[in-house]
Amino acid sequence: TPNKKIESYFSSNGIVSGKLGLSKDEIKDSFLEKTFYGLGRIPALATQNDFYTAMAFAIRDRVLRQFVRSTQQFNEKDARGVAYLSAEYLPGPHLGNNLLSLEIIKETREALAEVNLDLDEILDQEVEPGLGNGGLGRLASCYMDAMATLGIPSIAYGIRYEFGIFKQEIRDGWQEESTDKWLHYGNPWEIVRPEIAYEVHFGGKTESGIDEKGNYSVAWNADTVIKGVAYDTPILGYKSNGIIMRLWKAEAIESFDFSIYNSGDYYKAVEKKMRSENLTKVLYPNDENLQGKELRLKQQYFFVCCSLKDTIRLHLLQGRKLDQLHDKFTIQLNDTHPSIAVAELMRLLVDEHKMEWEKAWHVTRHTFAYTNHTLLPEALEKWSIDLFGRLLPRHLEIIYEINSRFLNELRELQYSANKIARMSLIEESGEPSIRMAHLATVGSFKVNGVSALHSRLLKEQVLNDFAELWPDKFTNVTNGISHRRFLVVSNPALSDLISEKIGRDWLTDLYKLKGLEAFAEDEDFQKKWMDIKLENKKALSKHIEEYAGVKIDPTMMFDVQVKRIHEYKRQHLKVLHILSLYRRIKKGEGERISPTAFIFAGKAAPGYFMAKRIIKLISSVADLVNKDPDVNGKLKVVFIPNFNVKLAQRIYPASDLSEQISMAGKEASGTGNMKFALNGALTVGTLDGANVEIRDEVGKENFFLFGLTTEEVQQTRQDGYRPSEYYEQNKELQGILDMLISGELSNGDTELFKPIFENLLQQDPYLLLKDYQSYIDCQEEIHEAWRKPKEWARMSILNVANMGKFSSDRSIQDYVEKIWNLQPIKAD
Ligand code: GFP
Repeated sequence: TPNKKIESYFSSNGIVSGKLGLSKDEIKDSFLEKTFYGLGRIPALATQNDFYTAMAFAIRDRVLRQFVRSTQQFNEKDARGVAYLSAEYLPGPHLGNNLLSLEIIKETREALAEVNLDLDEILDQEVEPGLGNGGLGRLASCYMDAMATLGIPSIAYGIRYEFGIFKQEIRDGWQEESTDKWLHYGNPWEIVRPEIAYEVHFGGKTESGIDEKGNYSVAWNADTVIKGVAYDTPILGYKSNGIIMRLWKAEAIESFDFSIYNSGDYYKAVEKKMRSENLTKVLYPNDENLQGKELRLKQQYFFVCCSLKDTIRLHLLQGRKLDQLHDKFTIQLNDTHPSIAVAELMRLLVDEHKMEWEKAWHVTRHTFAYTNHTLLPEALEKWSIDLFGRLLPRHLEIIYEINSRFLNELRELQYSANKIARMSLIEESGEPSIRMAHLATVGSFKVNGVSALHSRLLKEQVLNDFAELWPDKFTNVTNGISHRRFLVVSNPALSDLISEKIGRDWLTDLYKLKGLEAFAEDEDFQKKWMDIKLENKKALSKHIEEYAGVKIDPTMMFDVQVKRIHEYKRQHLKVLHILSLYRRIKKGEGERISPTAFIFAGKAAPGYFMAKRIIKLISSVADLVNKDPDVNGKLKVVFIPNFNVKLAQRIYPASDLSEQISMAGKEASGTGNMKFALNGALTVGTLDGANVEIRDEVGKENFFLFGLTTEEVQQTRQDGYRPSEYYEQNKELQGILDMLISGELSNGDTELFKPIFENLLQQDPYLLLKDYQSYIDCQEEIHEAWRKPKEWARMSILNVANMGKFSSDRSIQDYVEKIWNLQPIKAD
């Protein structure tokens, strides 16, 4: 029963009805209070981290206020909402973003200055949650920022990995991994909700029979039970709502091991408990072969089961009926990682809530929507029937049932046996397995790709049969980024300059940046623009000197490639370019080369042999170039270790050139490309992913294009590609490739880079050699453009002016209109 006294106090006494922000004095009082009473610290003993934690607690209070207000209003209006299911999130540091959302950055800086503390140093203390691998996880977090800002009734579910993505160090040029202990100093942003907990079952057997009401029913007698406990992190939108990122942590259920306790084997019981808790210990790095990774499948089911049970609880709490679930909720599947949800919802509805199959299937198919993020065949998840059946026997039965009904429909449509086999949820060839992308497609009412090109290829290739069957099911939502985090928070000087010229409306409507076009030719504005870039480059140079030990002249062009290390992203094509410049300078032919610093960062999956060798190659080239007095005045190469959101926020504002050079048809969208351009870097890129749309927006004269199109890539394959021909015909390329096996880069070791050399000469699956000359020619154009600073500044301004489309606010608006069909509600 609601406590009316408390409720009235809440609304009338200003607890949650006050204002959004805080004054300088309020911030100071609250900060001091949290330092002493929240942490119990006397000033003499308080560390910088204590101060950070105290400030985080002070701000969290205000963030929670917005969350409570939003939730109250969603409930009052019985709003239709979204549950976003993602196995990964990369929120980045929270404090800076929350200060912006509350519009109290200036006040906080002043409040801290009054107690002799520096806001930047405090911000620097924050350890970010690395709960994702790369683009997909960061996208989920950008979407949360937009959902909160736009007032979308929503909740985001995921996994509270104790160890996030590994920490990367570079030793002797090689990547070394260590565990990411992001929780070591505690996490002031999260609130544990021990009462929001669900049991998750694994293993055992199913038994069918007639229940007490005389109906056919299936019981799943599992042999393992684990508890999922909710940990909530409030995410605040800009001057708007607060929504919750609810992450599940695995725990042992208390009563579970009673029999063992009673038999006196205490240690065995403890061991079981520890085994349960292992489930959410660690995030799996992607690009690893997940085949047979039992723990990964367990993680996926674990978080899906908790999230669906929680969604149903929230739905029923509003007094709604279960068969209306799809009227009130869309559950968005972020890739196939949570796609087991299709079978789990059927199980919950049919087995636990006793709904008839047809009705349950109707609800299920109208509840889910699925976002695909990749066409790479190796990344399309499949789980072997054997493993799946052992862990989730009931789900296997349900998937068989869904499949058999689906295939019957196809037979009625007179589909050929071949086509039916292609579309089946079960792959029969090789080891029988479940195709999770097919399960997600069949079980969803909408399927979207993440850029116009990717969505087209998805329909034409990977899910072609399904797109022909259900053309209306397929749609596109081009990815977007949080411009508030990646411009306002990360590049305050540029943001202020922009606001000086066009006001601040662009914070909530990025299309307003268009107003900058009027100043693109204004020399005074250009100078201020480039001066800010230079200051950002100085700051990055300082970081590089400290963490990578390389001194860089900030007036050089900063040519940057930061992203996961993967062959399709072609970091090694960039290396070939650097070596071409090196050789030209050595031959005395370098006069048209503009002084350039090549900056790389990114993690390689620990088991990805080629990616790790590419890092070693970059480091070796860095050694060669940086130590050679003939070239090191003109070229510098650096690999900055441990790329994460925090580092990214330093790099984008300091970049001149953004490298987006993946082989066309491979990068589903890319989002780094948007972050660079938003900070005024010019792009060199292929017609891949969202590059295509960026170029359309900024104008082809302001974008450096090279390389094959997707169609030309396909044609090249069909014609029978022989990379060695390019090696033989292009003498410069030959000289460069020979360097890889000459020992020149590796202290005489001719074997070290042979795998890369041989791979390129024999297979070259990502067509580096075919695209090489086009890339080199394009780079010559770039170096020439760099020599005309006014021209460069103009292009840079025009890039920023035309980034309106790439705000995650626009993406979320698209999701609302094309998929979610709901009404935003902004909290006051
Ligand atoms: C994947 C795709 C990217 C895409 C993101 C977000 O990234 O092209 O931009 O998802 O949709 F490959 P990773 O998670 O693999 O970095």
